[in-house]
Amino acid sequence: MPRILTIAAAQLGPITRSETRPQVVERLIGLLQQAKQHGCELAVFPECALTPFFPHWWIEDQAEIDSYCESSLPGPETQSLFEEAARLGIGFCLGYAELVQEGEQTRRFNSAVVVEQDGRIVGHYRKVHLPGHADHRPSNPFQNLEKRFFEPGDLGFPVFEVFGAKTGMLICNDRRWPESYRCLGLQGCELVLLGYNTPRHYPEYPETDRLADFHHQLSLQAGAYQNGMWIVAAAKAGVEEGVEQIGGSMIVAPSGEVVARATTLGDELLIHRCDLDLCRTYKEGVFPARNRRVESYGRLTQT
Ligand code: CDT
Repeated sequence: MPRILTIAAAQLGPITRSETRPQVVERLIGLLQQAKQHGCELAVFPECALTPFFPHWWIEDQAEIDSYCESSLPGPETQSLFEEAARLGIGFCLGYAELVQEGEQTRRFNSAVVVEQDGRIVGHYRKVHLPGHADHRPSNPFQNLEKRFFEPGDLGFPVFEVFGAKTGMLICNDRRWPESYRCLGLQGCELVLLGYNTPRHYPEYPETDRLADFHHQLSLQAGAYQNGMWIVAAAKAGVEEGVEQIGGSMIVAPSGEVVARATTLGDELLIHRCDLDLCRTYKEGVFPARNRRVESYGRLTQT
């Protein structure tokens, strides 16, 4: 019996600053309903899927920053998403800004959860690689303040047995680092769920702008092939509050082939029947554990 999982990458178009959480949740529910109608068992939403990508703006008022974060999940404004998913019997992966109170200390992470078909949260990840800067750069056309607003994730790269697959999560900039995929792949991960917000313009290194789509796709294809994993990548796309984001949501097979790709910069589902057993060809055949030479890899953790 092949192990087939039908998955949707649920790309989102821009979210405006004036859009309320309930309005955004309605959009997500609409995509979940469509995904279910198309036979999907799982839908993957982007990074920080409940709000516009607020690290693009310099914000001094901490209360305003915190208004973009979730202090509980599900919370009063997201409960309906979890209930509708359970009613439909569809799982989902959701990126969100996480606010945790630990005694006197308030901590904030760029996080994602994976939710089973009965609405239970069964996996939690906090973004490890935070790009950008912590200082205000008024001469840039937009900011990239993840280093100011979030702490680096402290949960490592966990893999969860969910939907019958060994499943991990990555968030945006993580996808550019081979170590992220490797930490998942070495745990036998078969399926990576990934959300992102990627601007086309990199203010500090504009020479990369023309390559933004290429570098995105290159990273996903290499990560999938070299680790024998499926990758389902969902973008927040289009021009959001003046920032052009690349979109380009896609599903990549363990062969490294792109098997589904977004054709718009708006809310859009791309769907594929993912055969989890395809991972074996690459994990066992092309990159067998016996051929690894760990005695030569020491530098990877020493520097
Ligand atoms: N959200 C996120 O991680 N975006 C980054 C932008 C990098 S530009 C400093 C990305 O890797 O796509």
